[in-house]
Amino acid sequence: MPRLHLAQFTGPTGQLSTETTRKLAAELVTALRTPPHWLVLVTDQQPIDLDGVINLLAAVGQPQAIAEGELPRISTTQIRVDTQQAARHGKVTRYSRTPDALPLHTDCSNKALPPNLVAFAMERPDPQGGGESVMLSAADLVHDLPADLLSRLRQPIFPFTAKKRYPILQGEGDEVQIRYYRQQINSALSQQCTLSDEAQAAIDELERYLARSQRSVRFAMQAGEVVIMDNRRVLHGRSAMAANSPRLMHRFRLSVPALSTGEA
Ligand SMILES: O=C(O)CCC(=O)C(=O)O
Ligand SMILES: [Fe+2]
Repeated sequence: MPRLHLAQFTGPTGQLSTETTRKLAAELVTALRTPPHWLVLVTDQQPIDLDGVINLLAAVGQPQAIAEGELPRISTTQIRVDTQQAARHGKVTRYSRTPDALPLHTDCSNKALPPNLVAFAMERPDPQGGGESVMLSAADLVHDLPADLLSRLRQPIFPFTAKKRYPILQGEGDEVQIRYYRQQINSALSQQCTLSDEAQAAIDELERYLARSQRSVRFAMQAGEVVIMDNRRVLHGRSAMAANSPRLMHRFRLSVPALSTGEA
């Protein structure tokens, strides 16, 4: 599993100066542009310094920002079991607040351009070992898929909103990008749009490959760790946890121009 230790960048005080923040941000961009396009940042902080994480992600998003004080927009959300939020109908994001497993997916798969950087900072892991993280890069997945399925997944026939259809796969080789969330497609289908037989068959076949992929990586995040991924090149998910699990994560999303080169 690709790991980066914050301590290698901080001085003895454990503080990140503006200069070292920039250096670490550049390392992160380089790592995220390289297969498998995700990594775990180990902070050793107890509790994790969320402002520090946001500051670092801002530097990844916009290297000039910390100097100019103009921070890129970063969406920040707590991920914990929340029965009230989980019961809200309509929104696919409510699944995050259940104790259920989340199948491999792209965040914001209904957006024209999903944010390319998604990060989860673990504040409090599940003491019973539930809620393990699962990652699968699109490049690894594509290795397993037969050519006829690949070409069907590249067609813009998959509804992610009632009005918009997108391809699931885009780009070639290591540049391959993915957009997929079965629940998002189900949600679109519940709003009066249809799925062709061809698209349905392609999704069913993709699901079978996802379910048995030997290439996905599953691991338990420790307190103080941050998993950072290119959300357009990596699918992520998690295992189930107990209904009363105290697990607490913080989710961050932003668009990082430096990750999007080679994109149309
Ligand atoms: O709980 C997790 O580990 C992941 C949650 C997730 O994928 C999400 O909220 O988008
Ligand atoms: Fe997600």
